[in-house]
This record gives sequence, structure tokens and C-alpha cells, in this order.
Amino acid sequence: MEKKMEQSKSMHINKIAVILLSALLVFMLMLGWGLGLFADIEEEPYVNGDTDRIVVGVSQLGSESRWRTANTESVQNTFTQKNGYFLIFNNARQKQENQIKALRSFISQRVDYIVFSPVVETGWDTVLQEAKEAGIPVILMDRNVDVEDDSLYVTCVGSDFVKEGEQAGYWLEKELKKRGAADEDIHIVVLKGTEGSSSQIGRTEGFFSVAEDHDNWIVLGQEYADFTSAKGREVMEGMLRRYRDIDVVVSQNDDMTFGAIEAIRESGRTVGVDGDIIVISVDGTHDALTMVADGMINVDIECNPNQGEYVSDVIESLENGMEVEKQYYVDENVFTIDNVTKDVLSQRNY
Ligand code: GYE
Repeated sequence: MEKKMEQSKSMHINKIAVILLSALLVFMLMLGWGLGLFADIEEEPYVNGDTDRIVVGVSQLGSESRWRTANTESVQNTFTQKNGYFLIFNNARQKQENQIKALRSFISQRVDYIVFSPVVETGWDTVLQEAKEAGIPVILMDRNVDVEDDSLYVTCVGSDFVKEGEQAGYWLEKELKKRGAADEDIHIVVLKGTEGSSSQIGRTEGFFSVAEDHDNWIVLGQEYADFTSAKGREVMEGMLRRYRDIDVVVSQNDDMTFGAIEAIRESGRTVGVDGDIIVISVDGTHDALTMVADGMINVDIECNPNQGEYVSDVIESLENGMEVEKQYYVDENVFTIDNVTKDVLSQRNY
């Protein structure tokens, strides 16, 4: 009898514990919901073809710059459940082997589309062939690939990097004329982005195609600085030690520019419109445009990272059986102190 009472007492305690735990669980779920913690979590995992949404596998190359962060946000804000997509996103952290792994995993998951921003141009033939054989259309975003057979991808949505480089050159031409220095010796250093990436290759080609026409433009040095601020600073410090008379820095993205400007100022020299060294940058991020408005960066060639919607337009066309072009360029501008208005700055979300 006593045993029975003890048993029912402990069952009672167990019941209370279960009720309390369940209440706690419900409370925590509601709290999480309220805080929006679950807002981005898909309600059911994607299992090979088991969804009526369009499944897009996106392989992003890394998170080296402000531009890249904005590009990732553009993708994540576009390929949402609300817009009819199921997004599988992977960040390759600057490693081609990670991107190849991600692409293979998208193929084995039988996604509807592969979107990817290749860290470098070469070395993609095999994996893209695998995607083609699996019947999965590949859309390149931002950077391009260099492959034997261009039927391995459907289209590329990105920027005209050669044009960006040329624009940097044309601006310098005009500026030197304006200063009455068109025939003087001009000493230039170039900070280049990730070696082998199409943005680095195109911007270099574009700028040098203009520089070639000017015998008085003397390129003292050109080095890779990986599109990062830390590397831009380090490379610039070395160049300042090596070359005494630098007149112009051409930096292939804003993050390297920030690092370079720190190094220049620490060396006791000044930058920008009234400074010792002319600074030319690329990207047009909010922080850099603020420095253009303050006269610290002379010119910023815009590179538009908001490419998610362009890619989704391409997917929509493909879904409707329409033909798409092999290359789409996004709209871009050139910014100097004369056109970075308050409106431009307030609208810039990256
Ligand atoms: O300019 C830079 C980045 O490929 C256009 O990559 C892109 C470049 C961009 O990290 O900031």
C-alpha cells in the first residue's frame, strides 16, 4: 500500500515536471518567435525536389569587403520564401575548393538553379560540366569564368570591369589636364584585387589600356592586396617605403583604399582633392562616398552589388521559356566631389 502511494506520488511529480517543461518550451518558442529569431528559418528542410518553390543554390565567394556584404544581402533579400524561392546559401571563404564542393553539393541536391560568384576565373570546366550533365542551369553573378566551352553557363550578371578600369584612366587624364599637368611625369602605384579574379583582371586591363597612351604616366609598382583593407594597408606601407614620389594611387576597391589612406596619412602625407596623393577607388560604398564628399578620395568608380534582382529576372525569363543573353551589365556611375550629393549618400545602403 505504502509502495503504491509512493509510486503514484512519483508519477504525480513526473507529470508536474512534464507540464512545467512543456510550458517552458512553449514560452521559449513564443519568445523566439516574438524576437524574430525564426524569421529566416525554413519550415521544412529541402529534400531533393520536395518543394514547389524554385530551389536556388548560391555559392558566394567570401566576405572580404563591404561590397561583398551588400551583394550577399541582395541575394538573401531576393531569394526569399515570399518571392517563391528556396535558397541554399554557402560562403566559400575565398577558397575555390570550397566553391567546387558547394557546387557539387547543389548538384547532388538537385537544385533548380546554381548561382555563383567565382573567386577566380579559371579551373571550373569539370564541375560546370557536371552541372550541365545534371541539367542544372548555372548563372554567374558578379565575376566571370574563363572556360573552353561557354555553354557550361547560361549567363553572367555583373559589371563591366574593363570599363571600370578605363573610367579610372579617363578620369585621371581629365584631372591632369585640368591641373595643367598633362605633360608632367606622373608616378602611379596600383593596388590590385584578388589575383586571377575577373574584377582584378578587367580593372587592370582597362586602366592600363588608357595608361599606355601616356608616356609620362610612370607606374612605379602594382601589387595584389586581395580586396581587403588590412592587405591594402600593408601593401601601401611597403610601397611608401620603396617609392618616394607617389602622385597617384589606383586602388581596385574601397576596402583596400581605406587601408591605403591610413598608411599614407601615417607616413605624414596627405590625400585627395587638396592633398599630396590623388586617390582613385572602385565600388562606391557609403563610407567611401562620404570620403569623396570630404575630398579625401578624388574619384570612386561605382560597382553595383545589388545583383540579386537581376539574377531573379533572369530566372523568371528561363522559367517562362524565354531566351536570355550571355552577359548582363548592371547600371553604374562615376562619383567625384561634384556629384556625391546628400541624396546619393542617404540612399546608399551599402
Ligand atoms: O569590387 C570588391 C570585391 O568582384 C566586383 O570584389 C567584385 C569585387 C568588388 O570584394 O570590393
